[in-house]
Amino acid sequence: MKNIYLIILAVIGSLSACSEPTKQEKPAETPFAEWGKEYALDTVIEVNGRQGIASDGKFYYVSSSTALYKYTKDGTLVASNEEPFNQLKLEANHFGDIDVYDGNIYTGIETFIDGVGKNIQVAVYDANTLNYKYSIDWNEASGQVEVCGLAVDREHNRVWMADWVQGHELYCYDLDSKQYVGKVKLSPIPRLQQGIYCKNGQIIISCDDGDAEKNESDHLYMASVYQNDTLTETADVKLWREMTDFKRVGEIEGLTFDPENNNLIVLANRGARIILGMPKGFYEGYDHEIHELYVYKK
Ligand SMILES: [Ca+2]
Ligand SMILES: [Ca+2]
Repeated sequence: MKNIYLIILAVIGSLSACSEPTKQEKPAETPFAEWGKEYALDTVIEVNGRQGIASDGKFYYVSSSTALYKYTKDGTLVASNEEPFNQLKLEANHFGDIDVYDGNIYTGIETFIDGVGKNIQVAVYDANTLNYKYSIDWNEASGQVEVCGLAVDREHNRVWMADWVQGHELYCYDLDSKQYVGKVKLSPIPRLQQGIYCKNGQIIISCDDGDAEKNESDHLYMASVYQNDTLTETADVKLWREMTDFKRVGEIEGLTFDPENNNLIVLANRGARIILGMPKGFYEGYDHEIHELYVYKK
């Protein structure tokens, strides 16, 4: 009898041992603030690139239309790749906004001619060396015709792409299978999208929708792209932040959030007069375009 009692105790002990979690659950990421105005401007850092920004918490990664740069968080350039397209299988001439995750830089690449993107792809680069690694192919049947920026969806191991030309949908790909997952409609449609960042099933979208000729500010919008952990058909889009605190109205580009401290970082260009996407000289007091990271703390 005593032996049976000991056996029962041993079984209960092993069962409770089995129910112990075998590995540490990934802690949930700090969600976005409900409104972007909760983030206050802290510092401004001048950089070489005019398109995209990403951070792994240790460095800032910046894209120009045709190069990748890596900076310390106080703005010292530590690496660059000024020939990033020479190993791609498909011809390319344009980076949009970028992201970085788990040692890889994710970039949206295309050949952009006459207002339409060709050869759209997600090209992946090594975050240490900035060297090209591999690409994820575009699904042309998705309806996407341009890539202005992308964001890694860390919770679902996916990547989202935005489209500056049409802008009515965001497009999702799986990072393991490298296959197209689906798309989400945006309502209302944010005009002239540039960069996106994804966290906790929500996406913040930067839009160059303020006309510098009329002294108008650009905006950030928020969209929830999941419902019960599946892609929602239509995401409601809300105005999240008006960017009234740039040094001069101009061209908003990519954005990111620093995973170390949850700072919001926005890339913006000022000084160049750009009419319908074409450079037309400079505003008074400027002889070149200035590219800056605006770092906001909550
Ligand atoms: Ca852009
Ligand atoms: Ca603008």
